Amino acid sequence: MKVALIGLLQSGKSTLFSALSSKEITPAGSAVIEEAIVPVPDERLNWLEQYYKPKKTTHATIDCLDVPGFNFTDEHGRAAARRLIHKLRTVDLLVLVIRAFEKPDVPAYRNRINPAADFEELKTELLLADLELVTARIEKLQKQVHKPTKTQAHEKAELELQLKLQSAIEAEKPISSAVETDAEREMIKSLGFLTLKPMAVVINPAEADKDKSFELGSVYESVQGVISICVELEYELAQLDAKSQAEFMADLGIKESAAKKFVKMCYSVLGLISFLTVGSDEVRAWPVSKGAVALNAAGKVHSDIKRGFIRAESFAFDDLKELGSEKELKAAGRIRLEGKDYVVQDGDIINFRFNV
Ligand SMILES: Nc1nc2c(ncn2[C@@H]2O[C@H](COP(=O)(O)OP(=O)(O)O)[C@@H](O)[C@H]2O)c(=O)[nH]1
Ligand SMILES: [Mg+2]
Repeated sequence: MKVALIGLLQSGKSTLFSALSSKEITPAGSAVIEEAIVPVPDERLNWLEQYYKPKKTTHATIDCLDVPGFNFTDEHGRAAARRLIHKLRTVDLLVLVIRAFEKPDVPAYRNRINPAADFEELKTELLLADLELVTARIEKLQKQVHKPTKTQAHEKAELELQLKLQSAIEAEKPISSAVETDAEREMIKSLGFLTLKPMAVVINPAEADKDKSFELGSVYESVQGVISICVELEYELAQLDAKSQAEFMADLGIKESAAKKFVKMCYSVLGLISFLTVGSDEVRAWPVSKGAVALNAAGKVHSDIKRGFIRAESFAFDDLKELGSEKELKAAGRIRLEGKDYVVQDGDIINFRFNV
């Protein structure tokens, strides 16, 4: 699952990316998209680590992209932005990072610190990129639909849909607002429209403004979360060892860093939940889509386990924590044997029985 950090120049994307991934900050002016695997914070793993004392603990992860900042103020910048935007079509979640901090030595895009105006400009450019795609598709379909081929009926239906999407964009509405059925969604899935994707917004204020709220104007329904992160602070926090981090956070009176909250938010917006596997070798969280069944979960761990699936021996993390041991769970009848169609719940601890 891919999450892309996008935004205008100097909004704090690379600093946030570095805080999340512990990679070096991508230098300003870089034209390449950086990629990092980011662990998803999960306190349950800490607890399980104490309990099972495994050799290894493995977090669920998401794939995070640091996209060079867009500059729509001149032709050269627009062309570069267009090329980058095109590469975002396979991404699952767009995170718009918006600057709200003043910093005299870091020039502000268009000489403004104005989150609402920046957000509006980004929305407009994403809409324009989708409009280009819709228009090209309509031109192609309009030629094709006259040919009496096997796919003619399907092409007619798609043309009708694309025209509807075009009107939505012309009314400055995202494609997500115009797609009404799963069949429609399926028909345009491969095109990767940007304004069909879930979005989240990160506002990056100065440290002094970290609890202030910022006006963004009209926000799409597809925006699944708006979060304020003082990116510089998170970056500094990420440089510290665990002990100093805890002290630093206690000083600030915060329980969980904004960066951690943000990763959890992305995970949930992506529709992911975690099931857990435990043992003396490894304690691990595995991402699956909400609604996934035990057989899918087995396949995540190993294709052999899926192939030879017999049963999923399963109990809830919360039950283990509450009762204190697997033995107590057994006595209380809280260990279940589930079949392949069992819908996996977040926090299920699963031991797969299989035979190959
Ligand atoms: N004061 C302040 N400066 C920041 C903050 N976030 C980023 N910066 C600075 O803004 C500049 C641009 O940040 P960068 O992450 O490279 O932005 P990008 O162009 O969006 O990748 C750097 O000099 C950062 O140190 C912040 O929260 N507060
Ligand atoms: Mg950058």
